[in-house]
Amino acid sequence: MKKACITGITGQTGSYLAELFLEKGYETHGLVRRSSSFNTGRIDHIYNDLHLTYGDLSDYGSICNWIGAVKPDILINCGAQSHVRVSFDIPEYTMDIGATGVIRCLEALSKFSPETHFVQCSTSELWGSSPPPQNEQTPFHPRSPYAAAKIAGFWSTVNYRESGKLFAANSISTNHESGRRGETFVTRKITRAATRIKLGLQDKLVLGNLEAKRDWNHASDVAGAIYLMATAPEADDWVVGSGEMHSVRDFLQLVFNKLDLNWQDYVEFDPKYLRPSEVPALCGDSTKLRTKLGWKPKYTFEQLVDEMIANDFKLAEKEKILK
Ligand code: GDR
Repeated sequence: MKKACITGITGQTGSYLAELFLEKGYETHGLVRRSSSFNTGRIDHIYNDLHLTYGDLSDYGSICNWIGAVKPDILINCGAQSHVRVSFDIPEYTMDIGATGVIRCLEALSKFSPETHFVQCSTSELWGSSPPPQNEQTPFHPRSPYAAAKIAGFWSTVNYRESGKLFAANSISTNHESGRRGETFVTRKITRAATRIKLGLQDKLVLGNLEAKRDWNHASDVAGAIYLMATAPEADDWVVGSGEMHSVRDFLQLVFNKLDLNWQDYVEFDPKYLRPSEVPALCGDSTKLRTKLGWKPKYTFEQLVDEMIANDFKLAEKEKILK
């Protein structure tokens, strides 16, 4: 039986990857951070099918023990401090997990399981201020401690590949969302608030920069792309993106319109949600991934928005009944 290991398995993308590897017949392992509160909500429905191990990307010993014991066919590194705004407040921790954490995985693999195929979940944040559309040739210009950490992880992955140590690939993914998205990221913050406003559970939504533009994909489509990279004949760097770009303002308007609400009646601005240096526009040109590996997203932007609204509407309804 083939084996897959996932760091960040309790996160949004990690949970979709876990479902996918189980579906493909892999023995699926995850590294889970110890927390005093439950942090497995996104994988509770498959909990008994998974092999979970306590560990941490900050702890090289725990990664070595895990990799050495499992010797997986595939390791996907999804774990990170992934909030861009928060990375300005905790830059050192963000760097430790987002950069050194990658090196810990690469080192552990080269020592204990050099045949493993490794995929680093990198990000469109690497492009930063480079104008869209962006592809594998676009110059990097990181604009946050998060992106600076991720760029070190990206190049470390390239270096282990080029020095012949490992099959090491990078997924340069644009934003990915779903009903499982963390509630402090802008799309989920908006769908959660709009549905709660609709049911009278909340009366305002406070946001930052509405002009930023992003290429929003469904997280399950990104998980599908990562699987293709891990099972490709050769390791490489791959851009994942729909090639469609929308502003935060467009997203806001679309969600509120779908709920027959006027967003201007509810949205307030607070500078605390601004980033000291912002990424203005991201739009991933995934021609290489589509032509070489046959990737095709299942969700359109509109379907993604509809699913997020439906999911949050159900949650708000439950909350209302409980109240
Ligand atoms: P991003 O996602 O920074 O692109 O990184 P996020 O949803 O946090 O922000 C998108 C844009 O929305 C603007 N914005 C706000 N953002 C948040 N979180 N909260 C607000 O209230 C708000 N108001 C406006 C932001 O300024 C930004 O321009 C995500 C993360 O998942 C990364 O880990 C990942 O690498 C990239 O996507 C691809």
